[in-house]
Amino acid sequence: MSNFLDIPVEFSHPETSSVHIIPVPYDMTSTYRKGADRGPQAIIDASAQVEWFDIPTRSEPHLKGIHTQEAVACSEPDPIHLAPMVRDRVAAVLDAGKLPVVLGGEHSVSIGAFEAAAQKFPGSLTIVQIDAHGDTRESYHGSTHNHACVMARARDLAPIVQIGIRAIDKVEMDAMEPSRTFFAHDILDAPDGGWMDGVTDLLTDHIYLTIDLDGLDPSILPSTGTPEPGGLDWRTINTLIRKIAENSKIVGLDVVELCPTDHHASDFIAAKLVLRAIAECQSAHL
Ligand SMILES: [Mn+2]
Repeated sequence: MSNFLDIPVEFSHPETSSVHIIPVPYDMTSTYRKGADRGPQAIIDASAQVEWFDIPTRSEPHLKGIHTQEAVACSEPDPIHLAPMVRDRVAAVLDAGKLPVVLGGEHSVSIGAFEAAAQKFPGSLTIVQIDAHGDTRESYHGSTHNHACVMARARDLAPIVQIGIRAIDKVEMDAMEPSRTFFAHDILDAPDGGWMDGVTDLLTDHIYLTIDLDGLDPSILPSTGTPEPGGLDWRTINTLIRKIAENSKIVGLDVVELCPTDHHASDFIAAKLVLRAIAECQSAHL
């Protein structure tokens, strides 16, 4: 697997890099279109075409080093066994004072990353989710670590904030905290972005940001396993990430659920979003 951005080795050495990309090519529990296991490689392949200079932050994130780790071995059928593998990778990066960026894979790959971040920042972590789906089922298809349960596991570890939600089960709705849930239709009805102040009001010192790409509208990013209409646009997700990074320290993040098709714009947008998020984190804190 080549490295993210296809950067020279001087900018991708594990010791000197401020960012570690952790590919997790896992897809065992997705229920509609399979293929998220090919997501990390598609993002890395597309990243070779992303310009290194980031216009909004006027920065070149690779100058602070972006190391791409070997992919996590993903042969386990139940994500409950994958979580410790991801947790250990992410914990080592956090312990080194670097920014872990997990590339999925289906959303269950995030659970181990949540565990590592919650362990590292007890009492000060909030897990912020951008997603079309609530993912707060306690169990699904016999597993507590199914992709549909990711935010239930997050909620076990730290307060959560959910943004862009537009598909949930009635049982999830009943258990949701309305003040911590930003439904997509409310966001789209408030184009001035004032709702983002409601998000930042909920943030704590340390943030783990989990981005399910289906949080974006499928008109710009259709290559996800479970697309839902009525999602966020590019500008909104960028502004949101900037506000979060300015308000709190994003200590780790993931970008998950790219299910590559022949729609190459999806792969590119995912890669660009990864770089944009890194740029905003660096600009604010690294
Ligand atoms: Mn989703």
